[in-house]
Amino acid sequence: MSEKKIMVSGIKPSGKITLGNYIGALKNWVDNQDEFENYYFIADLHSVTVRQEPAKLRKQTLDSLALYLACGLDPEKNIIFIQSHVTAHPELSWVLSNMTYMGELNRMTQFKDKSKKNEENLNAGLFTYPVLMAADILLYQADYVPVGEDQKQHLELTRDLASRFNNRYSDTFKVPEPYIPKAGARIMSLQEPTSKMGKSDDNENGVIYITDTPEEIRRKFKRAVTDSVGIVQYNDEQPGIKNLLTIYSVLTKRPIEDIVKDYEGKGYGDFKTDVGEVVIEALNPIREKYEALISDKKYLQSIYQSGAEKAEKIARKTLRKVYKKSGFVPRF
Ligand code: AQP
Repeated sequence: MSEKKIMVSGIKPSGKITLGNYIGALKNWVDNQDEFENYYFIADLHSVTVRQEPAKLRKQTLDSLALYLACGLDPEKNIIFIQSHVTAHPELSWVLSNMTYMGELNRMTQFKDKSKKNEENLNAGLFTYPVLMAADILLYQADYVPVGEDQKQHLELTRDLASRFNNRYSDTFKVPEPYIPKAGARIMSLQEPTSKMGKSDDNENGVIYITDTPEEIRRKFKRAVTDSVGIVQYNDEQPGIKNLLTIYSVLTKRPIEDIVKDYEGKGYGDFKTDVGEVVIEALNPIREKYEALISDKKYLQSIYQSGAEKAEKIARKTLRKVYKKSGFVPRF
């Protein structure tokens, strides 16, 4: 048995993976791959709370897998799989949903936000999403879950459900802790720097996709929204510049103060161009690897099949205990 702490996380294939996903998730996953025993999945079951076009979803799922690998996730060191391939996820989610109170789900701020955006498709999946997320985590007995601000409430519910089950029956689930990455940052839209850069954003000019070409990246940074102050400095009154400084600093590992010094007395033009070049330098090798991987469907298949097999083994073990304790008659 490995002595390493267990970490679980995933990204929804609800669009093309963004620079936000890279900086906020993938980059940290790669940095952590030797330290933890990792389960990284492509959250296709979560993505259908919002209506998806089937052919697009299939493509985005494989694209995500190719990008996980292109970013440097090693399938020998991490268990990488597609969520819908491990049916223990929705199975545990059902059991847990019978222990989750409507009031708890009603309080979820992400549900409130998402339902405003999805008034025409206010479905039950959108409401019970946090229960499936709890199942994703508890099946693998995770010690840690990397969480941004928007997921803190969901992890709290996961912890409550784990304790509730353990208290009602007997010790079954590990109660997971939030993991705050050493170098974490929330990346904002280049067009609306007060909102998060998201893969389902309508304004694509504000979003950098990992697969964007250098020309696209240059163009988007040139058009990035700034302000009329005209000084490169890091503060909340200049959210556009603040965001660009964050991106520059995370990707070059240089402190913000040093970067600010470099641009003393210079206008925004040079700065925006340089941030674009820093991003191109970081993403170009990834895009090239992605292009090679995405054309090798056989290889991708071998990765997701063996990933699902490994994940399934662990997940089934937990689910078997849950079913037994719940009073379900075992089939074998
Ligand atoms: N802008 C961001 N900055 C930092 N981290 C981010 N993450 C996402 N956007 C940023 C991190 O990526 C992981 C997976 O995110 P997700 O797939 O659950 O959701 P999303 O990419 O944030 O999805 P969208 O764009 O909001 O799309 P929809 O509308 O489909 O839900 C998480 O670790 C997240 O923190």
